[in-house]
Amino acid sequence: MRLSIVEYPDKKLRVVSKEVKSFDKKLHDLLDAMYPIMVKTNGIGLAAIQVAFAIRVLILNIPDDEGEQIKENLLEMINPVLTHKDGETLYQEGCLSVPKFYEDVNRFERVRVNYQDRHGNTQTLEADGLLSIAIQHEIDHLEGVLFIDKLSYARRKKFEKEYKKMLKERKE
Ligand code: Y12
Ligand code: CO
Repeated sequence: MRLSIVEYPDKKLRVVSKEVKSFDKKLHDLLDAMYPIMVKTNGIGLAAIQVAFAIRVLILNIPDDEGEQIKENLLEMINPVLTHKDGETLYQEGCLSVPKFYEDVNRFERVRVNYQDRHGNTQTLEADGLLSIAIQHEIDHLEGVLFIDKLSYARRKKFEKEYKKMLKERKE
């Protein structure tokens, strides 16, 4: 399966993704194809809508304490739901669908998430730190929400101007 990253301002990124009901080969093929494109593009999180599949699927591969991104730590979440959130944290986020831009975003510090694995088994995970932030960022994608939507009016305006310029330069 050949996938490519959907980039802002593509309207697909605004679609609300649909619940997954079949945990079949089609789903497994998509998950297997998402991992290499995420790693190749230096990503640590990717939602299916970012590769044009509007289903509630996301993957995460947070680097370990040595900064190594190892596949054994890959998390695949299907139909994730946040069941608990507390605290507050600020982190400079980036997104494969919004290349070259990083902005501080407020998130909950800790979350608990219920999800299904690729076989449809229900799982629960409690997370803090970078994993917690990444989970919230990727679940937002399932609702058609991007991290740039969380910026102040002034920072969003600045982003739009700089992003337009970047797209123009990329075309030239
Ligand atoms: C904390 C905050 C946000 C997340 C969501 C996952 N975000 C990413 O995986 C971002 C990846 C990213 C990679 C880039 O590098 C390349 O594209 C080669 C990048 O740089 C450029 O676009 C030049 C930007 C973002 C998880 C945790
Ligand atoms: Co993103």
